[in-house]
Amino acid sequence: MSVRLAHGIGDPPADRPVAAVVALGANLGSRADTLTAAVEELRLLPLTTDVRVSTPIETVAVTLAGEDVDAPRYLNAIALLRTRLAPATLLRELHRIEAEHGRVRREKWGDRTLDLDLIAYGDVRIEEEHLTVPHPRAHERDFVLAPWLQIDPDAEIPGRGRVDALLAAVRGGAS
Ligand code: PH2
Ligand code: MG
Ligand code: MG
Repeated sequence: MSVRLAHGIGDPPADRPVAAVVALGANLGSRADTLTAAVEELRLLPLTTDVRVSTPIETVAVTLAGEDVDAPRYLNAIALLRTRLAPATLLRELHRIEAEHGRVRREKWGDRTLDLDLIAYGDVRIEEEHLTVPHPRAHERDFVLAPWLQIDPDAEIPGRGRVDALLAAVRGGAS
């Protein structure tokens, strides 16, 4: 069976639903409205159910040079979903939603209206040119770990450990 999506036919769907984790971030425009709209888009994805979202948190922008207190602040949230969409198909849908919200890919880690990152896809590990899962920096990002812990106190990053321990390490290391 294949699934017809907005941009054609995706990879074959998974046999059973997988718990996927998506990080949402926005630091330009009407950030809260954008995140709300993006979550609605996630709920509309085919083969996807049980979308749960953390409360958005406001965070200082992390740039290639470190935290930038002068840059527009982000709203960050985490969405958990159950999906049979294949990882590459899900990623393509995330990019489509970003584009619909005016996302332009200019500079790495630059300001953006909407960023949707695939953080984890069940226990699956993927290392491909355009997709690394779990996300290679999720374990060191307070703005990913804190909202994730909020909706899943027992969350783990495959190969990295429990999210509560990772968050404690990030915060301990920063003080
Ligand atoms: N995303 C980035 C770069 N920096 N900083 C914060 N606070 N939140 C983000 O979501 C974020 C960031 C690249 O994806
Ligand atoms: Mg990102
Ligand atoms: Mg991204």
